[in-house]
Amino acid sequence: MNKEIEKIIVEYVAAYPKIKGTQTTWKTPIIGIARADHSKFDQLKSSVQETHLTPKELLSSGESVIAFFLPFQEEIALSNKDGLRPSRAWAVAYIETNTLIGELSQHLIAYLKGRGYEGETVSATHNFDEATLMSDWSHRHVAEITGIGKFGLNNMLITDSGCAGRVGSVVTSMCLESTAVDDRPTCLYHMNGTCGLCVDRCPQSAFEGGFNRFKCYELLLDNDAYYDDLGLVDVCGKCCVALPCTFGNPCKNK
Ligand code: B12
Ligand code: SF4
Ligand code: SF4
Repeated sequence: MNKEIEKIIVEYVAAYPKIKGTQTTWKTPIIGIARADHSKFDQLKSSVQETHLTPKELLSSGESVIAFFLPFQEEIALSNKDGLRPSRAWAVAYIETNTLIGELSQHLIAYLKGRGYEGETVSATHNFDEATLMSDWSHRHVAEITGIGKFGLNNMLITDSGCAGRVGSVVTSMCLESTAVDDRPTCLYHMNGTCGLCVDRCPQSAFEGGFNRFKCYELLLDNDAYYDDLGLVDVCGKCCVALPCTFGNPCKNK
């Protein structure tokens, strides 16, 4: 059954650019599955915030959680390397990937419903409290539990295809087999205290003295105003590009 779920996600993402005429294209998604009653989901109430939902609070019949990472094609991340503003391609990829995550999640839920199961999801972003800048459903924390990546010093989920991409997740009442979890770090700083390049790339010095999400958001909103023809694009992403963890796991084979 896991193979079928994977096939649905991979085929949907591969066909999407042609069907929808998107500028953005994506590499093969990375997919992970965890049991909804995994004890780590309860811990998110302390590591994220008290109101963070467990899978069963999102879907009472929930048995499994499916998470996916959609890596951007490399030219999108490469285009965002220089300058203080995010590239236009990075901003467009943000909008198009948020839409893709929503549509892919609904496509998956429709498939599950067709098989007699339930499914529930949360939008890719803009589901956070403006006062705390935290969400009650953190896709990357959920994805980390499914084993598709680990957090980097840049806060990003770093997968075998790096961190330049976006994350989504779906809770379902279908019982699926959990994927293997590798507990080794995917960030050089967390592995052996080296690198730290992401911190130097931040134009806002948002990592100084612990991550300041408000400083980061200030720049994101300024960039949104800069690209006012594109709709809501609160982006930057300088801490995700031109780094050892942009396109892959730099700790692999070390
Ligand atoms: C709120 C939010 C923001 C806020 C706050 C960011 C933040 N760090 O939380 C603002 C507006 C500032 C923001 C900025 C960005 N965001 Co944002 N944001 C979200 C949102 C909606 C919720 C995140 C949340 O609740 N965080 C909760 C807090 C507690 O997490 P945290 O601060 O990162 O802290 C944890 C980790 O860093 C972790 N951690 C750190 N180091 C280590 C080390 C170890 C060993 C361990 C175990 C854990 C660990 O522990 C901390 C506590 O739990 C999600 C979408 C969603 N619903 O999931 C997208 C999301 C996190 N954003 C994303 C992105 C890409 C960005 C930007 C790059 C903007 C852009 N698109 O250009 C920047 C990056 C900022 C940064 N370096 O963190 C992506 C991340 C993709 C990825 N590969 O991980 C997400 C998942 C959206 C998506 N659907 O893909 N974002
Ligand atoms: S740039 Fe280096 S320190 Fe920063 S997240 Fe990537 S591997 Fe970790
Ligand atoms: S998104 Fe930009 S402002 Fe925010 S932490 Fe990363 S580099 Fe800094």
